[in-house]
Amino acid sequence: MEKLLDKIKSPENIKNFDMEQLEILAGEIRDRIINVTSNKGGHVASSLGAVELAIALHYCLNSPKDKIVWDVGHQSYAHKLLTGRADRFDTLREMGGLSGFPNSTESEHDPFICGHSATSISAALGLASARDISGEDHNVVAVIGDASLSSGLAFEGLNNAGHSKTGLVVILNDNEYSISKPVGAMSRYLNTVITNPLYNKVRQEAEKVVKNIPKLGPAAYNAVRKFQEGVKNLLVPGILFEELGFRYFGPVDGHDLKQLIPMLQKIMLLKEPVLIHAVTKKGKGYQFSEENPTKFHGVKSFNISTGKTGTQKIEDWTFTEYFSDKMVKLGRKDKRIVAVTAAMPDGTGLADFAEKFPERFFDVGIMEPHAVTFSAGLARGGLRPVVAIYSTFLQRSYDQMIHDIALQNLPVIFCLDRAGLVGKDGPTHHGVFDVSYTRNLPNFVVMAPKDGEELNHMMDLAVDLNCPSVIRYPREKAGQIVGASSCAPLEVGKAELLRKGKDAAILAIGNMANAALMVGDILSKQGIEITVVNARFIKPLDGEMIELLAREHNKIFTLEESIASGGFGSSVLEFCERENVGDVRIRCLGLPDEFIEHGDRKELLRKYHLSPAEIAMTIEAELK
Ligand SMILES: Cc1ncc(C[n+]2csc(CCOP(=O)(O)OP(=O)(O)O)c2C)c(N)n1
Repeated sequence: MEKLLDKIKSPENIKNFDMEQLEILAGEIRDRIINVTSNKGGHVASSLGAVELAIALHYCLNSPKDKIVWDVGHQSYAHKLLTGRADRFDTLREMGGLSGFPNSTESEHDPFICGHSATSISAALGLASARDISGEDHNVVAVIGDASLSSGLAFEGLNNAGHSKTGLVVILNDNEYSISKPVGAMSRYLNTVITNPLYNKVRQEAEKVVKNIPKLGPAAYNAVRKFQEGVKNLLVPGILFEELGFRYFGPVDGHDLKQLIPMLQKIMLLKEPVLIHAVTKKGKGYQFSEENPTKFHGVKSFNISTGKTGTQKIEDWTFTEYFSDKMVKLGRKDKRIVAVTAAMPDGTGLADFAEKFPERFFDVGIMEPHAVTFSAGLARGGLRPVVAIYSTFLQRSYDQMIHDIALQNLPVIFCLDRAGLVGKDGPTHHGVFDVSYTRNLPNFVVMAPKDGEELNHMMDLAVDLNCPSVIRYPREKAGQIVGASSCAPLEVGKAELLRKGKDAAILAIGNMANAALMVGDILSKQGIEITVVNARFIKPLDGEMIELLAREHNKIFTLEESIASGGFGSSVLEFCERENVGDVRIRCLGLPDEFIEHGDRKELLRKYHLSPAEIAMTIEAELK
């Protein structure tokens, strides 16, 4: 039988559906999300929790004229299915297929590109203000999760929007979850709003009166509103949103279309800042993701009937797992070690440390700038903070890195996971800028391990340093480079010679040293012998090693999994220019000056000529 979903080519197609059909549609959308993500991976739990919100919004609004801005965008799969992308949904996150996030180049229904948390309110306010200036008339809605709402950026947006008085609807999608359990005062506050039975009872009584307003007249309405305000002030600390200039509606059941739709229809008529507090269940409609929303926040693939995701053997350990293990060891050995995460205890591998040393573990919420300055304070107080963070999310904290860490030369250790191409999450998540934006920070030592063992040694070194440091590593199996010389103990600014040859040299950083060794094997079969050096340090560079390589070779290829402009290779070029290093040609191999699309990590490396076979081809061509 043809499904309702199959008939939907644009949101217009659902406008004539009755309530029963909309509810059936919600079920079909959930089935499609589960089927496709079980295969392709993706953000399952958040998307399942936002199905009715997407249906209600598209039922009540006229997208693309009306603008819907999803925060992070990881919950937007239902929105994609309703906006003419159902036929391509099984290409989700594949190279050339649909993006896992809203993308304005993909659809006119996605007004703003996103992937990082808490941008929606600011972006929506910008769209609303542009609308006002242009004399247009449409609705602008931001949909933001409870954890993202606690970010500084979201507060800045709320603060400005409440003051502006323009027509803007913020839907707070409150599933009482971040990736793991949310933390912080905002979360506690929202919980009070939802669960305070006394407040809810009084509010329900007040609402009964409001329903009779036509009979009672506006004076009674105002009296009731004042009464509600008084009650809220009495029972709900702060009435935060109203004080910020928003009209607050809710809490409403975010899965009940019968409640949501009439509420949205009325609220869209208001031309002022409004916040709708919708309570949803993360993972709704799939037993395993409801029971374990953290595991199903983002998955690679899973078995639909058992809910099982892939398991990891020790030889398959990723850099994250090496980091996780080492943190526990460091924590045992050194009481000064404290760990800081911005809402990513699981993804960064800090969950074990948190369990073993809860008093030395800080999850500060999705607040990367705060995480950095907070760590500066911890370091100033005599501790050795390790900030575990994805490369892409640290971008948000650049001023804190300069002003609060580098300037004061504080020994904070930044462990940057997902540094390099992350694969299917695409351009918002690739960690390709950190080399360029950290290597120019005074006082910093910046390093990248070639394998898991070297990551351990770099962490030991970082703890001993009396300055800030960065260790960057990719979303990749860490492995162990067979035949490589032992890497302990590490000396700051000292590279490691891995292979000797006469025809050219590769100076590689991080896991690219591994690729360089494979390149050495490929080229050797063609009679070309290359030197391979594991640079280890992006800053300070091993000047002696570079001079030696320049003396012994005509060509040096630098190799990095990051954007080449301003990157590791550039720093080698700068060094050679500054130090008048002899007659050597340097070619910088890295990522081009453009945003890299989503797709399988290995496929992307091939496309951008950074797989061993491609690198070997480049070198062979250059040597000819
Ligand atoms: C700046 C930034 N930091 C971290 C993340 C990683 N991240 C993605 S979703 C998420 C949790 C979002 O929780 P919430 O806003 O409540 O939405 P939910 O997934 O619960 O629907 C986090 C921390 C991010 N996308 N952006």
